[in-house]
Amino acid sequence: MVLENTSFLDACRGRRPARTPIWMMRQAGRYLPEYREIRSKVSFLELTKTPELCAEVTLQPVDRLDVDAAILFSDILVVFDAMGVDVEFNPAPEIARPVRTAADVARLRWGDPREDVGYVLDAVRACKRALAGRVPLIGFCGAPFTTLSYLVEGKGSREYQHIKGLMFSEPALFHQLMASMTELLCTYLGGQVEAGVDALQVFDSWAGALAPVDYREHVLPHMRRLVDHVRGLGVPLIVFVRGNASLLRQSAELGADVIGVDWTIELERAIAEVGSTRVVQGNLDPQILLGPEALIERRARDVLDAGRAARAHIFNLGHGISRFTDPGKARLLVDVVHGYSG
Ligand code: 1CP
Repeated sequence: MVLENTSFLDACRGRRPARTPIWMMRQAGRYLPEYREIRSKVSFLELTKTPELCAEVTLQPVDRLDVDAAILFSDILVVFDAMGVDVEFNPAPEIARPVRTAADVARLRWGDPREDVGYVLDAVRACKRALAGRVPLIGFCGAPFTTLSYLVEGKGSREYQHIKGLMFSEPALFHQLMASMTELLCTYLGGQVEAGVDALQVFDSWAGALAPVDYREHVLPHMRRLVDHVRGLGVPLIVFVRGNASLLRQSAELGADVIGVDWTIELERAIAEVGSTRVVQGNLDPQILLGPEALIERRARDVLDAGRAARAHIFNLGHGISRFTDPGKARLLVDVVHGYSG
């Protein structure tokens, strides 16, 4: 199907569209009353397993905010269904039996996400039908380190003692698990592309907890394998590492099409780090949307001005939109970005 709005994909490919494209991480979710309305009737997991509802929720921010891309409504942790690991969302994710011992590792199943998480691929097809070519659809997964961390920690963590303990004390086992996870995620992303997504984003939300030397030694080789695999799939890839701007240069080395930038670094400095021939995505602090309109406009323009130094720039928040955001302010941000002419 021919897309009506290609500004996001053009920017991914390094061309500067007439106006800077914008979408927001976690744009489909709890800050929207129409999302909460659906969630009052179905649980989060039921929602992710009902393709028609996923499509409805995926389109909510497209309709309300006029963003230039849709992101599939799902979660990075549903892929555990391919591994025989149960996860509950209350609403933060929690795994009843985290993987800590050799016996836990032996129990893991390395299934085929195209079959075991087939409902996500059905959701992709439902989203593509519902979008009818209005804007591109972004598919996603968690990066191997972030996904493995959830498996080992069992839930969000402050200190990452279990995953780092494994990494430092049993590096061979850590690498074996990372390699298996990477293959599973490669298959999963391939399935999403076959089902119709137009671009992919890999979320490494937890890699920011690592020292640069450990990212290089323990994570980068696996990310390289993932990025090389996606390069063969024919859709652009965004790699987003959160919480440690000193990892930007390494994440740029991977050669993904777009480098996600969180809000902890000035965008001009981030561009200087990765080089002005690269495409960047980011990086307004999501909590700015809790502030007054004049501040939102001013800070958005600062980010837009900084983005001009890059080969191309996709406007985004530096992390997911807060559930406390007024949707009217999110819409204001989109209008400011679209109306900007520098
Ligand atoms: O009650 C509810 O409705 C559940 C809240 C919720 C939502 C709306 C969760 C549980 N996940 C989601 C959707 C989601 N998660 C999307 C949908 C598409 C969109 O962006 O609009 C995406 C891309 C994710 C990705 C995701 N899930 C990440 C990576 C991005 C990030 O925020 O860093 C992570 C870390 C998760 C885990 C997760 N799932 C849900 C929550 C509340 C969390 C975060 C918990 C934690 O930080 O430990």
